[in-house]
Amino acid sequence: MFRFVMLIASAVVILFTSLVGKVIQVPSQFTSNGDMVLVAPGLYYENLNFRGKKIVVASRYLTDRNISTVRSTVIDGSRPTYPDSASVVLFASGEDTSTVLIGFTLTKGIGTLVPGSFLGGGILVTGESSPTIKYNIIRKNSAITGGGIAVYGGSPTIAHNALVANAAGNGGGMSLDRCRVTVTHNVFYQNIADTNGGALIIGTAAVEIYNNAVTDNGAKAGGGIYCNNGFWEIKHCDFFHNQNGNFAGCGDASLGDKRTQNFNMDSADVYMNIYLDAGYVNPAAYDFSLTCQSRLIDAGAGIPETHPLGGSHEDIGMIEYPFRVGDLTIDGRVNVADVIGLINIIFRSAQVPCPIYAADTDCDRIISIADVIVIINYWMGRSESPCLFDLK
Ligand SMILES: [Ca+2]
Ligand SMILES: [Ca+2]
Repeated sequence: MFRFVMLIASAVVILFTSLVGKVIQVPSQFTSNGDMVLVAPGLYYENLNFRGKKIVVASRYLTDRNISTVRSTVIDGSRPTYPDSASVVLFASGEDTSTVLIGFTLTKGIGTLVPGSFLGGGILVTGESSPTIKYNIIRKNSAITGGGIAVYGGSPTIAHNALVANAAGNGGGMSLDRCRVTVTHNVFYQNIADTNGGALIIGTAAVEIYNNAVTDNGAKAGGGIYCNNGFWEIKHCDFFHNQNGNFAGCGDASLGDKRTQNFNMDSADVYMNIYLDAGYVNPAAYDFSLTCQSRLIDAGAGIPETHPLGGSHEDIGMIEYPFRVGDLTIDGRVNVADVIGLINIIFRSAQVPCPIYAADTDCDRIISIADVIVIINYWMGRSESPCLFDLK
């Protein structure tokens, strides 16, 4: 466990800058294990090497939870001190999960020379490192392998990132090799590989790919995911509009075979992967929030099962859509106004809420009198519903 030291001024390095091109100076006395480096919005020309420090390096997204803060806190890796070490961020010293990177845009890296190849334009994880990488936008980086992120030895946590418009020979968005990795709740969008794996290439690795949105990527083979010879589980993901196949080399005919339905009653393969337009708010501006009509809402799963931040199930993609089942009036409470609203939908054809799942209080994805009974019982404190609960 790292110490959260936000309130202990002496242990927090807050870097104020309004000037373009400032460097993220990390005074050595502030970077003992457990410290936090909180970085102000700005453009930083930097190639960060964590050198084994067990520290949290975060933008103000950590406190404001506003994705625009991620967009405006940019590390540009195009001016490396050493041309052979030109990833924007490097984890190569056996870092563990207490080394954390949260809330940055990482761009213009071209990778780090690992004998024979340049790996990881945006981020390279190697040297059996296992850092935590969350809520970053990794865009317009390139490498020979793993344009956005390359993992070559290690077990990092890679969650809630957007990998956008990265390019590589193999693995335009990401390359996972010689590693054991869980990749969950990421967006892969418009990444390109010259050869294999537009979004992702899986080498000799054991990987779990859950709740990711993989759309508009391209490659000669496997515009979505190219599997070499690893062990993989690909579940509760969305694949849409990837060139030359969502999958190649993955060796499982069930993958992509839409023979069943997911929880939202959308066509899905047996792994609950869906194949629908993601419905982002504004992907051109790196805003991968979901519109209220998006079929990615509640289409994911907590693995292990967790309490969703919105709705009744986790979403696919980077940012959970915030809504509460039963709260039709969107005032944060479930009360008599919501009961009346639901009655009006069923008996008087009033307009349904968006997302419609706010009205589906028994979670059968049908709006009916059963939902009225459930919401009345919940409101009167008489019973629970697996879908209708207090959000944390
Ligand atoms: Ca949800
Ligand atoms: Ca229902």
